[in-house]
Amino acid sequence: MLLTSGSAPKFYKTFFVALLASFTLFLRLSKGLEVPAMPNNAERTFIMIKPDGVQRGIVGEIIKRFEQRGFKLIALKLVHASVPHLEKHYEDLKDKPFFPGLIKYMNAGPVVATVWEGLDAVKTGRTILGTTNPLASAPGTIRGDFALAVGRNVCHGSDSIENAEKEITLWFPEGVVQYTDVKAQWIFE
Ligand code: D4T
Repeated sequence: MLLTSGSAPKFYKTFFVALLASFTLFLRLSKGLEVPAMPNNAERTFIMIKPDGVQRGIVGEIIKRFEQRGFKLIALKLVHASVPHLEKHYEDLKDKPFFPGLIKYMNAGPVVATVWEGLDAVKTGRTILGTTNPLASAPGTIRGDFALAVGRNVCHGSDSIENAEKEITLWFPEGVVQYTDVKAQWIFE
């Protein structure tokens, strides 16, 4: 490479920065330190509007909050889920005393099953919903604005990436919808 007298300092500066970055990465790896994970703009979560949310007419309000936050809707359906399907969805809770009541409530009417994609979708999804017990949910969250009782808490959100993927497969065995989200370039860096 031909370095003119003007470009030489710039070249050495870039070279030095690259060398320093490589050395820092090498040090972190050699010390067994975790390399920070790249943000995942394509993380997916399963959000369900429960029968009380549907009957109370707040489906649009709940969907609006995910849309306005910047998440991409990639699946949506209104479904009256069967008891076996709901038992599968809540199988981790089958030994809890509230399990029979939970299944009865979830089977009492249709639910709206949705999948959303975006940065930190699982954790942020649960923040938007509020805590499981609505009495402890902050105002501004869905449960904090629309619910009082834990057994009528209006919505469900996946609690881990692993469970999100399991729930998406359970509720959308046909798969989600692929399309370009034109707003994404104005939401992500
Ligand atoms: P879901 O799954 O509905 O989003 O709830 P969470 O993930 O926030 O909480 P969970 O699995 O512990 O509870 C599932 C479901 O059961 C109802 N429930 C829960 C209930 O009726 N009585 C209870 O004491 C608890 C803890 C509410 C949510």
